[in-house]
Amino acid sequence: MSDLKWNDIIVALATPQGIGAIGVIRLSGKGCIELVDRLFISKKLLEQPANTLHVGLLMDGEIKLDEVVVSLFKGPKSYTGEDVVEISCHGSNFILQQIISTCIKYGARLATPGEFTLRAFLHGKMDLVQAEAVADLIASGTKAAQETALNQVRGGFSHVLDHLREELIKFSALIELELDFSQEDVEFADRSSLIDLLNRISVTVHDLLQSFQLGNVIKNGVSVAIVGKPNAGKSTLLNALLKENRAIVSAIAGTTRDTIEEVLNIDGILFRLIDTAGIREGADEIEAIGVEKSREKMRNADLVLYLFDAMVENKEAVGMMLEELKQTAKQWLFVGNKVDAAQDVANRQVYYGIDDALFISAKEDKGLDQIKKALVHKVTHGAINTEQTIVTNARHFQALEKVASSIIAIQNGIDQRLPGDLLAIDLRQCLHYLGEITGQISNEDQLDFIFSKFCIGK
Ligand SMILES: Nc1nc2c(ncn2[C@@H]2O[C@H](COP(=O)(O)OP(=O)(O)OP(=O)(O)O)[C@@H](O)[C@H]2O)c(=O)[nH]1
Ligand SMILES: [Mg+2]
Repeated sequence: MSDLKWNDIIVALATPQGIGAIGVIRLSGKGCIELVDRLFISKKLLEQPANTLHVGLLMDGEIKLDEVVVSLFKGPKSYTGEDVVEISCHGSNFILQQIISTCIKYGARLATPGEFTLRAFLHGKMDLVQAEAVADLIASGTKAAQETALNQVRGGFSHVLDHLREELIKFSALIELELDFSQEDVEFADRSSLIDLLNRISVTVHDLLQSFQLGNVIKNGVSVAIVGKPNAGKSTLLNALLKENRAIVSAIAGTTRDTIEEVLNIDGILFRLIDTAGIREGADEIEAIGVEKSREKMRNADLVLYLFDAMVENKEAVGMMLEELKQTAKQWLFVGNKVDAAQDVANRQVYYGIDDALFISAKEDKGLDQIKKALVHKVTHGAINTEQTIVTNARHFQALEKVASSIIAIQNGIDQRLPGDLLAIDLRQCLHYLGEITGQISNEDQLDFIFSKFCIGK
């Protein structure tokens, strides 16, 4: 981005590559209306008001390009804050490429990924959190992900941070003022109000940090490894949850050799279910590789669903597994299978003595709703409220961690009655980290990194 000239005209296809009913080509930058006006022969676009649509023929000299609809937006009231033209044309690859090439011939250049949104940020149309959420919104695959991203695009997260930052700036200014009067031993900034403010910031930051776990779940989904002994019914359970015959089921122990992954949307959260090879000693060479893979999935999955055959596996063996999972797994759920083969479900619960163990019949579709509910509960700890401010971005999380530690430094400084100039340093540090999140403080490398992850045309 070092050669960024953010006033030139950029052009890109805004709709996906490939054939569609309609394709949209977007231009932004000073002079883009004049550029399209040269090609649009049906009326004088330059004389048209902003936010209007115009149907007509697009031509490059004698060459007819397409019959199109042109949308006009005039800066600063546009997505990028600059003049913007969107050309909706017929969605053939040939037409789209011809129009884009013609725009380039008359002075536009191809936009880099995310450059439209970058311009919106540079023109102050949105802050960095909002810009990043635009990419999340485009990538959102579930209702929960869409709602959280939309809340951020609309500035939900930014408002919370801006408010804290403004209050802190006031204090910082007062403390800096004290420095000017350092000979006179005055305190303009009331220390008890500062302590009060720091406590409030600390609570908010703590809540936001906590929300990241949920944010991650909403944005990236949850991996669930279904593990257990051979023949426990893992593949049967996978098929039952997916409602399709995805994995091979048989009465032969050691049927599943390799892991099988499928995605299941439960209440707006994407669970990546991983069926694994049954874990046992003394398996043949190929099966042993599968068992090693199962153990790896068990260590790395967000959640381990340990499935045991409630008819044959005894309390001691299952108890030992629970101890192992407590050491190695992030979260776990114990599920006893094949209750259809015996009726004493209530006694089983007592017998195994694992508090939240569930007892199901994968074969007869019994207890699957309980499993789904338990999975959602394990990762959300109750209902998801996408209205609340949720941190979904690792960059924000890291910056918030730095904010939290700088708050502790300031609090310690006050406790130790540090002089104003030292407090001012910590305060500036804290403001810096808060500003980094929304982009009040940013550098080119950081912007390069953030916007390179966007698609072209956005
Ligand atoms: N009665 C009963 N049988 C079941 C149930 N679930 C699975 N089975 C049977 O148990 C046997 C093993 O099932 P699978 O789903 O292949 O077991 P698995 O855990 O995937 O086994 P591996 O892939 O060998 O590790 C099959 O004969 C299933 O029909 C159940 O809920 N009740
Ligand atoms: Mg299997």
